[in-house]
Amino acid sequence: MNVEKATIYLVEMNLRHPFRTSFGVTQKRDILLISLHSEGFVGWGECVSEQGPWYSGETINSSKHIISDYIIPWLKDSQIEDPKQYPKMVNKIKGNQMAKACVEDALWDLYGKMNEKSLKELVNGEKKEIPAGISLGIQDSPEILLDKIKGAIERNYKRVKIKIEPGWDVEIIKLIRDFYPDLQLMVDANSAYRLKDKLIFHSLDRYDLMMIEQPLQYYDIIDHAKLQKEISTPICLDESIKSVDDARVAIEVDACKIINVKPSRIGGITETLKIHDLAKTIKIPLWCGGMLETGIGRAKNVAISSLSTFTLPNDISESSRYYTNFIIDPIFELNKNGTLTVPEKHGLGVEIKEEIIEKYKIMKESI
Ligand code: OSB
Ligand code: MG
Repeated sequence: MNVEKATIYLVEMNLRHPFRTSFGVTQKRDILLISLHSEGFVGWGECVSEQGPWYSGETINSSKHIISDYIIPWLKDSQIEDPKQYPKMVNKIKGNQMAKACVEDALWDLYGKMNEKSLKELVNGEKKEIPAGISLGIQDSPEILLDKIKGAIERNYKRVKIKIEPGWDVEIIKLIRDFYPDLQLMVDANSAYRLKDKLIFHSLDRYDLMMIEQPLQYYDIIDHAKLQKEISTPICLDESIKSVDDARVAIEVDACKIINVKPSRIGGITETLKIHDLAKTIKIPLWCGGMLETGIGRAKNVAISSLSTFTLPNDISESSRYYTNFIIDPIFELNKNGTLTVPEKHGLGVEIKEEIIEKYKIMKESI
């Protein structure tokens, strides 16, 4: 694949509602996109970096710097025939998984289009439909949250994830359970606690949660293992897992029983396939997390969730959950049974609406 041109866009997308987690509020989403041109084909990637370094150390600006000052110049001089060769090329760059993943995604899309294969086919995905879950941010009142949960149940979402933080945890979960004793329910703390807060998690054990996602700091692998020993609810790690090696270590020390895989957090699709292989060997359940992606990142996540080891409902909602403007066609709509259909067309399997990208762009640079 000889990449002849690379274009970076920064697109300003308004969120339908602010999304609040324990680390902050997202009001609007500026999104870095990349397109790679080769032999008349165009591949697209979406970078999930956010405005500030709160979820991870990366930001939109740091990712743009890594992509335009290192990755693209290297790509220009490289002979990449298959996207699986790309991680070796960027291996010298420490960290910056989201920047690396964005370009790798575009290479997979390009490769799929050039070889007339969907991303699902390229990764040997098995499912035609994937179970959709919904992630509900911290709300202004319990009533508003209950109302959102009601809406999610009516739409047949397969499970509901509630963001928690100190002061918005045990009582809120008790309230939800009073109303919905059988709901498939889980919580995500985004590292809002330390091991000294373990009594909170002992209390949550009563509420039959599917899992507790990332209760402690991202580097607290040993403390997660200590916590997991004491509680019966499975711990799921998100922020802590930045590579297949992190996954192997976390599992070896029993720091978690489930992994939320965000392909962009671990540096790309090739690394995701390694976690998939690991999960096959050690039989640990996976699911695909989200970062409020627009259509490009969403299409990638849907294809990845079709892998056989992704057995739990994913944080992949319908496109209209977050946005009113769409850069892909068709958009992802929820099937009646709470699933999303995996695209079968070449590459990402969705058409990119460049006129919408042009309309909402606040920056465009071709290299
Ligand atoms: O921790 O999973 C998370 C969104 C932004 C940053 C981190 C997280 C999230 C979500 C939303 O939970 C998932 C989605 O619907 O895209
Ligand atoms: Mg999370």
